[in-house]
Amino acid sequence: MSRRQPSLAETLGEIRTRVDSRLDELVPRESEKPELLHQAIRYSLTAPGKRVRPALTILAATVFRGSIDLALDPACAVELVHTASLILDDLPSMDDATLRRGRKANHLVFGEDLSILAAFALLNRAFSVVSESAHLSLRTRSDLAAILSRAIGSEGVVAGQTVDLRSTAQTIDFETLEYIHSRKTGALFIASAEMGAAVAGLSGKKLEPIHAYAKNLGLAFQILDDLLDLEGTAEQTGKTVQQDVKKTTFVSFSGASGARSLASELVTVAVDALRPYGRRADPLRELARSLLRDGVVQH
Ligand code: GRG
Repeated sequence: MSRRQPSLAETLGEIRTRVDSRLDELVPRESEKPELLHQAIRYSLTAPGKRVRPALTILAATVFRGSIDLALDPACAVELVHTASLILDDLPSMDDATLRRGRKANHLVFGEDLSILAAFALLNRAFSVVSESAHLSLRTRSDLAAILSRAIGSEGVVAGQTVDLRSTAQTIDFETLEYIHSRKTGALFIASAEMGAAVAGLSGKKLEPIHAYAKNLGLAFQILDDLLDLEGTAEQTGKTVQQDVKKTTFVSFSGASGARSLASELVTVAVDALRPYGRRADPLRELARSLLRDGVVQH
């Protein structure tokens, strides 16, 4: 008798449980010295994030016949980086936000000094997790570290954040808006997906379709995030809303319904980009459609 294929929701539930429990193992206990630093790290890392990026890594690995076991540590590395970026993003010198993942922003609890140090520690841990993934070949580990470090560096996430901060309260054109978000949000989506595919042995040209998928999905995700910032409540989103009123966003550019249409078009482009992989990439297609359908609210 053939076994029923698990639904996407069931798969995402399993991924989330595995990621949460592995993250718990990967960072020092709160009782380890310096206690306050480890409390600050765990405070943000164990808060209820959606774990979209690690899900992308694991789904990308499994559709190419990699296993969850192989992809788990790289997926956690992506989440460690993402959490570091959220802590930094909320600082008074950046977005000055007060609520994140349903909790007071890290710096409001631990102080800016410890928040910055916690973010640095999370970033470093991400790279040690990748380099210590004993079940992956040395070649794969080095490919993963290269993908991740390039994505977050001065031409990736940090570039997007820089241009975003310096564009606040200024008029920017659509090209600049796309520049910001394809890096600030898109670059880590691309790295998450490519790392999963790399775990399963894909490299070079074979990564191009998944790169295009993740790039378009990342932009769609950002647009949905912009819509939620405007239309959602702090309770729904778990974070400070109306943060973007001084910024040009996809919503201020195209209006709410134009932004929604753009997100939908981008998801279509993302899904179509996977054509060369055939039906086996269906879970990635489903993930894209589910993000569009259910939005990016906390679950
Ligand atoms: C340390 C990588 C690094 C960067 C420093 C601060 C900074 C430069 C960049 C900020 C990048 C950033 C926070 C972009 C926003 C991306 C975004 C849409 C975040 C919300 O993601 P969700 O909805 O959040 O997946 P959860 O909490 O569910 O994980």
